[in-house]
Formats: sequence, C-alpha cells, structure tokens
Amino acid sequence: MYTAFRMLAGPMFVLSAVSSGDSGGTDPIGGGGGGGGGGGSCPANTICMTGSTFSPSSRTVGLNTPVTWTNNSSAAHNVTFSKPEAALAVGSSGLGSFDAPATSSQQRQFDAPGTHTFFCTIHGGSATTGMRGSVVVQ
Ligand SMILES: [Cu+2]
Repeated sequence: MYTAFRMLAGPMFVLSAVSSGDSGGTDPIGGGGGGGGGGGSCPANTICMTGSTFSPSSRTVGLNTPVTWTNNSSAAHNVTFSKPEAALAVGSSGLGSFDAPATSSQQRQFDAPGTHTFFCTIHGGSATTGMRGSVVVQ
C-alpha cells in the first residue's frame, strides 16, 4: 500500500514542474475568461471585441447616435471602416478608422442613413470576410 502511494506521487511532481515552467512568459491571458460576463451582454449601442470577432456583429442606431467599440480581449484589434469619412467624431474623439488596443474603447457616429461596414485588418477582416461587422443607421 505504502509503495503504491509513493509511485503515484512521482508523476504528479513531474507534471507540476512542467506546467509551472510553461507559464513563465505569459500575461494574465487567463483573465480573459472574465470576458464571459460580456459574452452575451454587450451594452446598448456598443460593439464588443472578444477573441477575433465583433459581437454583436451588427447594431442598428439612429442618426448621430454615438456607437461605442470596446475591446474586451487581451489582443489588439482595429476598426477599419469601408468609408472612413462617414465615421464621425463624438465630442473631442477622433474620426474615421482607429486602432483598438486591448481593453480600449472609442466612439463614432454617423449622420447618413445606411449600412456602415467595418472590419479588423489584424484578423483577416475585409468588407466581405473575416473579422467584420456593420452599423445600420436609420
Ligand atoms: Cu482583430
């Protein structure tokens, strides 16, 4: 009995040594699990970035209504508009396309009705494929 116990303890020790060496270089990527809270509940008029998707991928808003893009992930994204000139500044913010570093937020608004397409070029997005979304302004 005693012997079997000691044999079990051996492999466990090796496993823990391997996994602790493994986590040496990484940041709190595990903390991204907290994004689970935002998974189904991105706030109103907001488009969240989780993993390599925009969620929800489409929002319908009124004219001149601020839309917020929030990067909840630990990866960098960008929001590149098909028509950057249509993505207008909100307050003192910038206008047009923008970079979205981890945990950042930015707002834009639109004064023309229609579908405004945007995508993330870092994750293979274009107007028709990859990481992309749209704001429908009416
Ligand atoms: Cu991206």
